[in-house]
Amino acid sequence: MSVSETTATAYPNIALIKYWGKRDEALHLPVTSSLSLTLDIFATVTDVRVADDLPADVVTTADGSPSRAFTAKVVAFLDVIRGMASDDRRARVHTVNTGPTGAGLASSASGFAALAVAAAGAYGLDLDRRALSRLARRGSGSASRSIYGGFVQWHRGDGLDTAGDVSSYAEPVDAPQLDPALVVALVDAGEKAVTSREAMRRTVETSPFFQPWVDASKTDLHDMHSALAAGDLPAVGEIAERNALGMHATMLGARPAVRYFAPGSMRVLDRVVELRAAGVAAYATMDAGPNVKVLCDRRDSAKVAAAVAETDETMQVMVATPGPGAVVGGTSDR
Ligand code: 2P0
Repeated sequence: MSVSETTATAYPNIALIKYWGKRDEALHLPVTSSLSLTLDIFATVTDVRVADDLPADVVTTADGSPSRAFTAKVVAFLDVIRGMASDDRRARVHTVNTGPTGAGLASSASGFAALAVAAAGAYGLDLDRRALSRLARRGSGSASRSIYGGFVQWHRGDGLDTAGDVSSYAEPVDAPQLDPALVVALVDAGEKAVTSREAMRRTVETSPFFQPWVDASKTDLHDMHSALAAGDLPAVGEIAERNALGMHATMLGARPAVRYFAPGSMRVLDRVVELRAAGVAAYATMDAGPNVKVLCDRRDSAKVAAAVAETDETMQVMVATPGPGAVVGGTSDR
């Protein structure tokens, strides 16, 4: 019997310039380029074991069997890899996520980045980082960025089909003068009511505010590169905050509206404004969920964490700093 097995570890990333909207649903080609920071918390460890005696793919998680929707996404992703490897064998996938799943904390980014690296290894594909980034994108758009550590840009690429696929990948961005932290304020760890995939689609199809945000996002990305190169954290934060709030505005304009803000989100956003008024450079960003992430200098992270922990709705506060790219290795304790 032929068996091959690879384990991989990847970390989530939080976008400072958001990915919101696809120009191709099947290949996950985005409307805009995006830019993120990979974190050093909430790793996903995934083990892929390929064997020729398996009648079907088997997907398990630390807490047992995942949802059908999750399994279907993993199987569809394995089909992409099997096509690339010309290998029909089925696989056993075991994945352990150390952060909350489906709560807007980028579990699909770390999940598909880890799966891409582990499955490529197990199916014997020798892929460079750029090819791994393209591959991870096929699982979940934001996963293309978690292949790399630190600040990362995912290029929207040009065109559709093969041209779009080949040109849409992530790569690292240097910001040597910055020493940032992201303070994660958990105000609700439950799974979101509307998946980001559905929310994105609805926004693109129905929101009159989508195109203006796309246009603004190009300027934001340009300005963000200047701010990163200059090591200007307040500028990085201001651009990130306006880009994120603009993304949420596009969703509020969708029909029916998509609203991820919860009362606790508003309270944390208020604390961030108060922190700035008190002279602390702190800037908020939010994803497809109610939790708020606050960008600041690492030296200010304890002060920021204490401030956001003070609101009644904040359940937990975690401080993340820049984390590494996806790698082979790790223990999933199958
Ligand atoms: C981002 N988000 O840039 C944006 C901001 C959420 C808000 O990428 O459909 O799970 O699998 O490509 O990557 C979440 O969307 O979506 C996301 P799919 P994904 O991080």
